[in-house]
Amino acid sequence: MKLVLGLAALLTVASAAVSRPKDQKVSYDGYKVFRVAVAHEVNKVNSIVKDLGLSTWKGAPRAGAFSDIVVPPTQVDAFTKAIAGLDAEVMHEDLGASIAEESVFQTYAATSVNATWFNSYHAYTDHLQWINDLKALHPGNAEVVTAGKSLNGNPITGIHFWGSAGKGVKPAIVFHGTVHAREWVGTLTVEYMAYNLLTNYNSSAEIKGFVDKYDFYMFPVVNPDGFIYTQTTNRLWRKNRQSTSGSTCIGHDINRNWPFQWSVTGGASTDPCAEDFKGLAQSDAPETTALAAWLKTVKANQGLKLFIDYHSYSQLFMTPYGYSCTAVAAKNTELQALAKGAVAAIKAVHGTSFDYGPICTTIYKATGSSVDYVNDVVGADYTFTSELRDTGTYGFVLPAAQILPTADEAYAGVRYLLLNMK
Ligand code: 0X9
Ligand code: ZN
Repeated sequence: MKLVLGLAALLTVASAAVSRPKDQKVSYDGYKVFRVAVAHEVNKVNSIVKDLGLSTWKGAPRAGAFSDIVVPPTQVDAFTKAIAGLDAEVMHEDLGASIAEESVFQTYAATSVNATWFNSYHAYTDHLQWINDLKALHPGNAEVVTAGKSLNGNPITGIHFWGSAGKGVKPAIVFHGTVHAREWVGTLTVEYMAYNLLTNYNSSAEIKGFVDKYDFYMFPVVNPDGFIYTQTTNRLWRKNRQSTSGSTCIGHDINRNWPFQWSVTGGASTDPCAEDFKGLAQSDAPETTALAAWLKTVKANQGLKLFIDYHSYSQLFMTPYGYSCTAVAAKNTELQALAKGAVAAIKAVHGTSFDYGPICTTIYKATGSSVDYVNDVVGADYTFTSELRDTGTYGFVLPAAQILPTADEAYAGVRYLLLNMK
């Protein structure tokens, strides 16, 4: 994502943020989200976004792609006039109302580890409770683990489970969710993987086979500070909550901060106010440092078979690399074959279409992303990143009714990998 705010707009945004009482929630009441089809009009759409000081959900407008643009009520008229003649539709008529609808969380009782968990989104503390409760139901083959601490001292919490050989013996499979704080469906998708594999261990020979063959480490929220902030203050927060000297803007994009090919230009922003701010130095986000060290340790101790970083939205199943559109991963042929099979398996569940391919050519150039690091520095056998539902009807604010279908089709993709990885 490029910086899309003009200087004047930037100052407005910054001063609004400063004058807002510390704990008051950002309101999106009356905001609309537009999806604009950009063909050759990329400069025009970029100028509109810049002139009106708007934010976009999927990076700067690009030719041949949709641009999903968030428009405050005061700018709706000006925006509508400016895009006259372009192909556009409204994703959210009232973003505030969509968020309110999505944010009706079920109350969680400690005893209710069952499929109804996936019927709504949840408060962060309930996620921690749920992980603990899931573990408690499987005392012989599960434990809660932490991969270090966030900037604000929140443990990066996961669940580790294993099969008949005992813990720590078999090669590891590691999934990350919610590195981007607002991508809430990723949290529940990673939790669903753990829930499904643990709950069906005794009843399904296939699942027993998977869990006996690998150690699973599922981290539903690898950016806890950001995730908490989406629930207390700003539903659309993406980065961590780190300050940068010389700037009043907060947040480093953890998925631009991993210490591999971090210095390559063009795949991240050097502006601390940008959504894809890469940090002042590689791995200067404590979350990146912690996750990188943890992955290296797991790899050294037991080997790392598979790593998947779950994001939303766009319905993609991607492989290294993000930092370059010409570099080719050592196992590229096999990675593409596996991605192709995973995407077919995903489609077979509810008919949902995913595209696949290397990050750089499939979505955009992204430096310092987890996948490049895990592939080349940690050295996982297989590394992917997936963008879950949807393709832009609801975007980040995906109705709760889609959590379970999103998660069970994602599991089908994983199942394909588990059956077909060498
Ligand atoms: O920009 C990103 O980091 C990812 N898209 S998102 O809208 N979820 O932010 C895509 C980059 C590639 N993804 C990973 N390397 N995980
Ligand atoms: Zn993301």
